[in-house]
Amino acid sequence: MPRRLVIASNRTAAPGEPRAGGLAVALYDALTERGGGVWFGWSGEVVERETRGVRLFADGPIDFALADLTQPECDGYYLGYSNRALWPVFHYRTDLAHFDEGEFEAYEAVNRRFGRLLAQQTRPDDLVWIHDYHFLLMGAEMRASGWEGLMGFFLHIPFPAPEVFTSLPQHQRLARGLCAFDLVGFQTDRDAANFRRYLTEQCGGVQNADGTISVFERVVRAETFSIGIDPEDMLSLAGSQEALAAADRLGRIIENRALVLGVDRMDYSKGLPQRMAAFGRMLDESPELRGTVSFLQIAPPSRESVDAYQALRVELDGLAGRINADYGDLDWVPIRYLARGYPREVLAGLYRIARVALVTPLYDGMNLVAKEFVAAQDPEDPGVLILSEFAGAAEQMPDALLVNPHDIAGMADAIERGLLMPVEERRERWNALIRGVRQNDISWWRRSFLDALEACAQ
Ligand code: ADQ
Repeated sequence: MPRRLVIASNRTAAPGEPRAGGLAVALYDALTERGGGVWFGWSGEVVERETRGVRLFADGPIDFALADLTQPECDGYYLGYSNRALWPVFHYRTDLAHFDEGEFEAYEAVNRRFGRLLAQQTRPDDLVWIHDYHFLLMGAEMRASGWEGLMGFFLHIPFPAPEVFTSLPQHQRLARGLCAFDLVGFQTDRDAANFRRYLTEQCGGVQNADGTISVFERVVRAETFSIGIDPEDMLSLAGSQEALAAADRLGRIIENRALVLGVDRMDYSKGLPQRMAAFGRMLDESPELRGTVSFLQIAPPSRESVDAYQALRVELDGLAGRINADYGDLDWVPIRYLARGYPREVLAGLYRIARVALVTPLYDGMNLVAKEFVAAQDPEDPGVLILSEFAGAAEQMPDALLVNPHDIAGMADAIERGLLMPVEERRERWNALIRGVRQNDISWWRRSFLDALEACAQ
């Protein structure tokens, strides 16, 4: 009998929740392909008074266990420490980080309460797999409540260089928390190396011959498991009625102009202002391309109550407006910028007709849009992927046009090159890219992580 899988993530794909993000889709598939299991997380509800216990219900083979947050918990743990301290620091934006002790205390308290709730749902031979930066301390809290079984953690965002990680006043407490896990998984070799370097240089950790690290009286394994997608699914979405209808709708508006596409959550880590500036610069430098190309940026706002996100929205509105005013014409709008999300089928349809995809985050754990775009292409007439060298995906996708997202001139050149690239070169690059996307797909990610976790028992 395989062990039962128990997953914890801040948000889940419980019925009624949109399963739009990459994480939710990946974890849903992991649970269903294993024949079911438990999925623990925040219900998304904010309640007046703390509710005891979790809400349990089954959806097909998945048993959901959902806990509510109170308003102070949501403010301190989620909007506060997770998104105003951990997210910016882990994305190298210490300038945007707020270090508030009260918010850390709320973070710790929610990790403790959730850790205890999860421990109550587990059996000794379960495989527990906890996800992402919201729950760095949850493993330690589960151990403190007496749970001794196998437990792994996967970080979906980058793990910064030790010199940056240590700017968090609670860095050692967080690292100790991570070392309560048997296995800690990262998106890239660079992330895993940063974590190992932090443990050996700052915490007296000793690297063992088998690759594990002995530290804080424990032995922890830190390895790379780059997340992937289901390329067959993306391809079939790209051929769906909804996809074709979306492509047709957009096609009628942009007519026979080449489509340059960006799809991101509206987040300062995604490099959206730099990307728009690069498009503007390309129009500036290549007057012959004016009127022949249309840039569509889809960016639904997220975390709107965090200041830095409000400022970004204002900046993007201004930039898009300025470029359209400077370069647009009676019958041509250079940038179409839509601050809303779309169903996956619609995105797939747009990926398929795009000549160039701009995936240019300043920093990103992996970036699944890069892989989705490649999977949705027509092999005979594939589009060009322009990818930031600071996205985790760049480690696996060297055949994209790699760019430095801070280098506006370099990105402008890459956009022009992508637009003018002959079909032979586009096919050659795409063939190399799709091979990697198929090889390291979502099943590979799940299997390799869970196999490595089970091996920790031996
Ligand atoms: P995100 O920062 O959310 O994820 P990403 O990897 O690009 O970034 O995943 C986003 C997912 O949401 C994709 O599946 C995409 O199709 C979807 N999406 C994006 N924009 C959308 C839009 N406008 N409308 C609808 N859907 C949209 C975090 C890390 C990443 C890491 C993933 C998974 O920040 O680096 O790749 O987790 O580990």
